[in-house]
Amino acid sequence: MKNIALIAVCSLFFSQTFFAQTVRPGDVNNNGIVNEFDLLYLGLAFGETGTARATIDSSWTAQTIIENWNGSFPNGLNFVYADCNGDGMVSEADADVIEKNYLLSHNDVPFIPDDVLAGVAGEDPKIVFLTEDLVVPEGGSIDLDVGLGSANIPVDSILGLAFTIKVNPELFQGNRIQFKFEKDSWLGADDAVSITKNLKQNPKANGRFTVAFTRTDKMPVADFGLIGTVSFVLESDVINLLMTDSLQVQIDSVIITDDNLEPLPAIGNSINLQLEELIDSTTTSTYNPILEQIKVFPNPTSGWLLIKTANIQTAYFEVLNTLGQVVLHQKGTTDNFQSLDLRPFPQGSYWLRFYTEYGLKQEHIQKF
Ligand SMILES: [Ca+2]
Ligand SMILES: [Ca+2]
Repeated sequence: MKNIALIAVCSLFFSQTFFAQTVRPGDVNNNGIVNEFDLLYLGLAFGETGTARATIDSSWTAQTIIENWNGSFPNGLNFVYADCNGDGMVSEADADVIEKNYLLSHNDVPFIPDDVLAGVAGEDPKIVFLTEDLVVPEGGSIDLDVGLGSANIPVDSILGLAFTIKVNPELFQGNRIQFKFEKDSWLGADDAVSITKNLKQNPKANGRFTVAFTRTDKMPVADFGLIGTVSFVLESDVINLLMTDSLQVQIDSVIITDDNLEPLPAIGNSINLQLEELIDSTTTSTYNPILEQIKVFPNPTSGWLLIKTANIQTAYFEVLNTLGQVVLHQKGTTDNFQSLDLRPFPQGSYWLRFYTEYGLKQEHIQKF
């Protein structure tokens, strides 16, 4: 009787120690870390259903699996690991958990690094920058069109895609950097058949972020060309502050997977942009000291600006925002005093430019 009780206690202990399965929400491939590979896995399990966990919970703890589901990934891992939030189905909400728990790691299982295959130039599909205008103004916004593959080396089969974008973090404003997949492209980056994510962990500190895409219809495609656009806003005055007039945008760690989750080799790329200095009255060669006679007040202003032209003929005035966009264009008159109305524009910094008979004058304006 004693022995039977001991066996019962032992088997309970062993079943809890060795047979209780747990999942970390977001670690779909159960390798110890949440990253872009987990979204590629999720695409293959999308739409699958099975027994839900006891509670819907995506917090970063080991969550107990009630029972395995019917299907599994090509490597044998059960589809239940793709149910990040535990509601009994694999949906877009589970992709949101990957985004939420991005780069969290655990030791519930021995860590297995994810595979990235290095491509061979001239043989494997490559990231291509399709943008031709490579001169960008300080403080301006940048949109770089990005493609994958070429007519000579297209992509043979793709269900999932991920890559990492790197830009010197001192050059872009705040965390305003993103990759937008082109809707209705050959990849099918459309909400109906795919999930796309910008996976970020403070790009301003790291100068990098990762982009991931997966089709959810389990139908791989083959082609080449435009896939999307990387966009960010440049800091102003970077040329003086950083003593640089070029900006490199790099894309690497390119991962393509097919419908068997086989990684296919691919190649990254980089592009160098030429930074253009915004014309500044203190440095421009057209500057003439007589332009100092032009006065603007009040500055800062709540809306109205009065300009004393000192009888210097001004063809027109322009007001530019920090993106370098002209928000107001007004013809000059022969009057000694002229006014500009900034009331329709948001609070912030602006540049006021005077195109005069003596050249260009530029003045920094603050609106509150
Ligand atoms: Ca993982
Ligand atoms: Ca779910």
